[in-house]
Amino acid sequence: MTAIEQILVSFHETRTLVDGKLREYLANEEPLLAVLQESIDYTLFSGGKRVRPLFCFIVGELFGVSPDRLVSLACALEMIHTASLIMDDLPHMDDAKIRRGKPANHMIYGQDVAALASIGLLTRAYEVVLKDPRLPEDKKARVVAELARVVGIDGMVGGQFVDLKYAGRDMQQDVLQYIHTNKTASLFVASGTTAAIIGDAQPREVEALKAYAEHLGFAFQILDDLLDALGKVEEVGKSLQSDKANFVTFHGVEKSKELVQQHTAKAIDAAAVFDGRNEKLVALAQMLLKRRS
Ligand code: GRG
Repeated sequence: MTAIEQILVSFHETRTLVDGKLREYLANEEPLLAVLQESIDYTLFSGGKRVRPLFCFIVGELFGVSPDRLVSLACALEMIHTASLIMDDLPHMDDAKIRRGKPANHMIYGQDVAALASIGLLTRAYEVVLKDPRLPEDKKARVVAELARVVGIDGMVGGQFVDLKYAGRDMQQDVLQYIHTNKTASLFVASGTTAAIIGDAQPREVEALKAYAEHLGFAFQILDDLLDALGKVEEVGKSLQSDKANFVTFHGVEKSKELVQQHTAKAIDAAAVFDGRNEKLVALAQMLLKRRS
């Protein structure tokens, strides 16, 4: 099997393991909460690629930690990601009406329920990590602190704020950089560094994973902007935002395509620290270059 074929199998296995566990973690018997539960399930199980859980498992494998032992962490990452998508689509944020080819959460359940679904997912993420008996007690605080940091003001919240308030056509490159370092790349970074904490990685290995994830996150976001600019709604599966300042409006299509290649190459370079066992990191970066949604 080629490395890319292996990654496809890993995507499939990740989805099976993570989706089963997500259902367990989010199960709720309270009839009064049925609509909230429906709203959460609606976005959590509507075809997300599960890239962050897969990256977390690949990093775990580098340090001999099996997916079974990391599954609560992988689910937490996906809950955070899903929470951010639901919130991002709200009218007072990106005001997106379509997500993954279907009406956005608030279009079905209303803004009030969508906001609560988002916060519910976010808080459950921390809860499942802290309560997991398979994760080492002495590492949970560091892992949860890292998750909280990347979600918060110095991470996704800050990135979203700057995006909402300063992403204009006349913005400087460092503002664009700030937005995507914090809004997108930070959760990729945390997906790697938290798994590395559990795996007792050496500081230089953590640094390499940070660099890999940051470049992967950038390539991922620039490709997202290219798909927005060039794709059709039906293919991309979400509201297209060609009116908004992003990598493509800033750099143009050709330069953006070059940047995707450059960041992917830099991610692969960073993975060289794991010489001899970096095959999956390399294949993941190459695989994500090919995505169309
Ligand atoms: C964490 C609740 C919370 C809020 C933080 C709203 C917000 C503040 C941040 C927005 C972050 C955001 C939505 C960034 C975009 C990242 C991105 C490229 C998402 C697409 O990821 P994919 O392609 O999605 O992995 P799928 O659909 O596959 O799950």
